[in-house]
Amino acid sequence: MPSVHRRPSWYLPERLATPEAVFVNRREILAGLGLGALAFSLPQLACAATPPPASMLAPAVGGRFKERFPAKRNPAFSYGDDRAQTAEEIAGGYNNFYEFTTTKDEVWKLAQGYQVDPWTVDVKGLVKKPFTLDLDALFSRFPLEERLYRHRCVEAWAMQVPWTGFPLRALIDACEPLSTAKYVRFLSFLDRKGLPGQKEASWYRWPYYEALRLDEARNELAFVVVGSYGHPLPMQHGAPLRLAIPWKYGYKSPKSIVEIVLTDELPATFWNDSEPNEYGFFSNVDPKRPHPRWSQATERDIGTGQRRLTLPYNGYSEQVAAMYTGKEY
Ligand SMILES: Nc1nc2c(c(=O)[nH]1)N[C@H]1C(S)=C(S)[C@@H](COP(=O)(O)O)O[C@H]1N2
Ligand SMILES: [Mo]
Repeated sequence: MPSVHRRPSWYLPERLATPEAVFVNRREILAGLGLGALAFSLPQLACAATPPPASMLAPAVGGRFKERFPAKRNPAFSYGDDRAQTAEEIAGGYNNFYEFTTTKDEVWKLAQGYQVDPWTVDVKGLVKKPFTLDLDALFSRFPLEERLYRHRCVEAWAMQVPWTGFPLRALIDACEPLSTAKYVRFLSFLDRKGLPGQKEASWYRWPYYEALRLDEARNELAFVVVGSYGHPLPMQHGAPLRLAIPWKYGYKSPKSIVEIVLTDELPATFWNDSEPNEYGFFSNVDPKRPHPRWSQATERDIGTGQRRLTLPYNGYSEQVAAMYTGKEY
């Protein structure tokens, strides 16, 4: 029934996008995080909930590549003075990953044990040197570093995460793009049997696909992520590799990538195809451009519950503003 169109739950940005007091009270924070996170992060208050198992944060590649972690932190990237690192169990317990479920605090449970080994990523298209990375190459071909990045979801929640990975530019340079290449397209995994979201939410155009303009992909901030909090990624964050494009809304950072294609045509993207009036190609964080159904002026930090002003380009203007005229949507 391809004509059936249902709004996913995250089109209503829950209560997060509605104006709240600057500091949300403690009970509200706990309710927003779910009982699991409550027990895990605030054990002194955990009268009823069962703590999440240690496997919640376990690397999806198991014990492999341990020796590459933690990677050296790159001091050029920090959260900024106004915000602190989000606790690992909070970032890992509140996820958008529709391949598993649209319920953010259930993703980690459904994602546990998902097999990503073996895995390959094809890098191809308008390039001189196409290549395929298997897991060994993914974790060793490019030197790993740790960067502290801010993350802003279009639903008006935000977090701060130490990602481990390598600059997307290093991967792009390695394939030697032809001069005709203008865009980079990313494809996530397709597994209609093994991924409950792909099986049940069959109206979506699976697999998830995203794209960047080539200059954006080569910006110093664009990062290929293989780890978080000093170890390889747990599944819910998009193992074995995802992007972190911190000046754009979170949906521009696809998870569990299997294909990277250099192309000369503006690629279609998953959310733009679904709701063209709501999600543009560029999707740079912009507090002055409200989403058609909610404001983007403020954001809620999922770690502290604090609501703060959203910054243009999520605070990364210095690194990225020169790429834009300001009219990109
Ligand atoms: N393949 C895939 N990638 C995805 C998504 C998804 O549903 N599927 N959700 C996006 C959205 S909306 C956000 S906010 C981030 C969330 O990343 P996190 O769960 O690691 O915080 O992943 C993005 N990448
Ligand atoms: Mo998002």
